[in-house]
Amino acid sequence: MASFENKLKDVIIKLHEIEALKFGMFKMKVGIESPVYVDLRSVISYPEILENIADLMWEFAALRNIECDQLCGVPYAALPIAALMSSRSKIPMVMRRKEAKKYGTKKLIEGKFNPGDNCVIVEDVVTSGSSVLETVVDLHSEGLNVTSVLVVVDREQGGSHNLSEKGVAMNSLCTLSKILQVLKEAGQINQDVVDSVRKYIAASQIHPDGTFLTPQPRTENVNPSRLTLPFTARADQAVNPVAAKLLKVMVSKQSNLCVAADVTSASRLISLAESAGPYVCLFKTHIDIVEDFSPQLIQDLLAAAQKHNFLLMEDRKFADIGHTVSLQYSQGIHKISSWADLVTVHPIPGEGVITGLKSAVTNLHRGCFLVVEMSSAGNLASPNYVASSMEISKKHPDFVAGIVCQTSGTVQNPGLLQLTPGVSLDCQNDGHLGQQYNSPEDIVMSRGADIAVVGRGIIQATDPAQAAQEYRAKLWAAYEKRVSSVKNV
Ligand code: 5BU
Repeated sequence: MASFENKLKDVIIKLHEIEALKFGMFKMKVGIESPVYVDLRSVISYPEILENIADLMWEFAALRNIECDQLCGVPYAALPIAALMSSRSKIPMVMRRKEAKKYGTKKLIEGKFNPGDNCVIVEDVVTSGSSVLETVVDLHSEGLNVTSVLVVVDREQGGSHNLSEKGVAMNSLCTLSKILQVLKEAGQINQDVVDSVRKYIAASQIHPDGTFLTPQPRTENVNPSRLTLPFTARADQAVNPVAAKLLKVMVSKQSNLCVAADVTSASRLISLAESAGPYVCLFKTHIDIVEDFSPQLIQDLLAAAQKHNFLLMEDRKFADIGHTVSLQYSQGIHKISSWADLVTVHPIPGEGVITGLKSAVTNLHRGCFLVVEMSSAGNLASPNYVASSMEISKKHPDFVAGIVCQTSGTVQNPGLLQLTPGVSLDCQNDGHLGQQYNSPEDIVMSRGADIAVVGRGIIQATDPAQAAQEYRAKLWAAYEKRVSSVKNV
C-alpha cells in the first residue's frame, strides 16, 4: 500500500494537472499579485481526486490525534471534502452559512449539535486565516468549541500564526513549500518558478485584518512577524538565555553567519577560529572528526570564542533516549556540555531527548537547536514530522534556542532562531553526497534563515577569512533588506 507521503505527492501532482494549482501572475482577494494560484473548487469535477484528498485529510487527522464531535466545512471548496470525511468517519457535520438567512430561522450554523461539542473546521486553503477566524467566531457564538482546523493547503502567509494567536491550531496537509518541492522533483515546474514563489511567500505575510506584514507599507496595526522583527527586539523575546546572547552577538558583530568548521585537525580548527572568527556569530563543530583531539583544543577554542566574540555549537545531532543522550552530552572524552554553548538535537526520539540533555546541565546557560528539516536531498522530514517537532520545541522554551529548518513558515516565534545550512555562493550541489545549496540572499529572504551555515564555501576557499567576510556581508545585507521591507516606509 502506498505510504502517506507518496499518496500526498500523487495528489499534489494531480491537483497541478487539473489546474487547481497554477503558476503565473494572479490577483489575490487581498489585492496583491501572486505567482501561484490555489483553487480547489474545481476538484468536485474529479471525484477520485476529491476522495483521495478526503482520505488523506482523515489519515492526517488521525496522525495528529485529532478527535472531535463535529466537523465543519467552510464554503465552498471545503464542503465536499468535509462531507466525505464525515461520511467515512461517521462524525456528524455542521455547516456555516456564508450569510445568515434573510427569512425563517436566522441560523448561522446548519446541522444538529449540542453546546460544548468539540468541532474541527475543515478548510481548503488558508492564506491569512481570516475566513477560518470568521467561522470560529460563528461556531463559538452557537456554543461550539473550536481548537483545531484541518487545512489542505497552507499558503504560509501568516495563517498559522494568526490562528494560533486566537487559540486555534492549524494542521495543514501540505504547504506551498511542499508543493514546490514535489512539483520540482516531478519535473513539472522549473527553478525560476520555485524561486519566485519562495520570494513571494517571504515577502507577503498577511495579518487577518488584511494588512501586510512585509513588504507592503507599514501601518499602525502591523504586528511584525519573526521574519520582519529586527534581531535587537527579538533578543528581548528569547526565553533561552543562549538565544538572547546569540542575538546580541549578531547585532553587535552585524553577522548572521555560522561557519561549519568541518576540519579534521586541531591546528586547522584553531586556525579557522582565528581567521573566520571576527566575521561569525557562531562557530559550529563536529568535534568527533578531529583526529588529534585533546582537552587543550577546547581551551584554545574557548579562548578564540572569547577573543572574537562568537558562540560555540557542537553539531552532535543527539538522537537517542534521554538517559543515553545525557551521558553523550556530558561524559566521554569530549564532555560537550562543559564547553558548547549550543548543540543540535533530532526530535525523533520524542520529548525525552530534550529532558535528557537538560538533566545533564545544572545551569541553563546552555541551549539546543532542534533539527526539524534537513538540507539533504530525499530527507525524510514530512509535514507531520515538522509539525510534531515544533510542538516538542514549545514544551521546552528554556532550552530550545532555535530550529534547524529549510522553510520560512516553520518558525513563527520571534524568540526562536532559524538556523539553515546548505548555503553557497556558487550553489553547486555536491552530487551523490546529497547536499543542496541555496544562495545567501535566498536562504535569508525566501527560506527565512536568521543564521546561515556555511562550511565548504569558507573552509575550502583559498582565503577563508576573505570568504567569511564576503558571506557575512551578503547574508547581513539580505537580513537588512528583509527587515527594512517593513520598517522603512
Ligand atoms: P557545507 O560544507 O556548507 O555543505 O556544510 C554544511 C554543514 O551543515 C555540515 O557541517 C553539515 O553537517 C551541516 N548540516 C547540513 O549540511 N544540513 C543539515 O540539514 C544539517 C546540518 Br541539520
